[in-house]
Amino acid sequence: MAAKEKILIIGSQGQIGTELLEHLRKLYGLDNVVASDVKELSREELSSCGIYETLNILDAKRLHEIVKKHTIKQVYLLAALLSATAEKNPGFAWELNMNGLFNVLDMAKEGLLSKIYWPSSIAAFGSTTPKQNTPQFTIMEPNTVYGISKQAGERWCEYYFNKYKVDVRSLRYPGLISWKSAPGGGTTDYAIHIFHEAIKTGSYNCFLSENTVLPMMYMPDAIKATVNIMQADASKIKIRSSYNLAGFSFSPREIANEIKKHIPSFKITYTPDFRQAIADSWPQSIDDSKAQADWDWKPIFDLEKVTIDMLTNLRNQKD
Ligand code: AKB
Repeated sequence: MAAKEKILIIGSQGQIGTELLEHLRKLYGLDNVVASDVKELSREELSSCGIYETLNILDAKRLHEIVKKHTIKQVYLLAALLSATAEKNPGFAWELNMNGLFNVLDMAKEGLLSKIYWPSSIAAFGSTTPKQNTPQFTIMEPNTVYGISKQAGERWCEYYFNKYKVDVRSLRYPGLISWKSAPGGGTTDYAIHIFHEAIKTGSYNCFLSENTVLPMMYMPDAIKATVNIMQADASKIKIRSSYNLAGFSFSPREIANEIKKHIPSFKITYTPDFRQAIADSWPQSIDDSKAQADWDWKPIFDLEKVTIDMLTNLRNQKD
């Protein structure tokens, strides 16, 4: 970072926030990265978590106060309702996902921020999108409230860049697999639950059907991509809506078979619920050649490596 601009992470207690906070603090120093979340932390939690501010992203006044107080220049906006939770509360999901974004974009428009990171998702695509090797530019007709908010958000990011020169950068995350923190109400969460249950009970009842293929990524790769796009020279960021990002793709049956290589007695059953329709509307694999060409993106993890890493770390966490 050129002159150690101070960073604010909004949603620091969530699945991505927890690991991004740790990573950015290692990179830029404890005092240069302020954590914030809607969660009120206990005195004990506060004592071990570095600089922390309670923030509801819908409260624009409080956001201004925090940005001024800590002379924040860069914001990573991670607070959002994910696909499954959003379907249960569409009105609030729309309000949170859109107005939260506007609150941050408007601060940058006023000249108070120099750079913003905002995540989009494969949910921005829909059932009319080509499912295999989904191109960067293609038909996008999302039919979930989360997907609609991500598609609209992408349009607004590009609009703020074109109209007001707001330096906003974004990635369309696939499903994210991680062990350090719990997933937050998404359709791809099964790919985390399955590891926890494999270790705890030796079996898992999956809420998606066995052949539902979805694009996924391991959290260390997602964090690397996030930091890389934010560190890239502005001239390299050619897409100001959101970049496709690919890791690897698999179905519940395939991940179960991979787990069985390490836990031979592992059993999986399938009871698809409302999340099946969401998964069926999403791509199965992603073409991220634009990200690779524009800012040198390359993932490291595949299903085999992720399975070993997840099982090892979850077992160590349990001991
Ligand atoms: C979800 O399942 O909602 C998220 C996503 C793919 O954006 N993990």
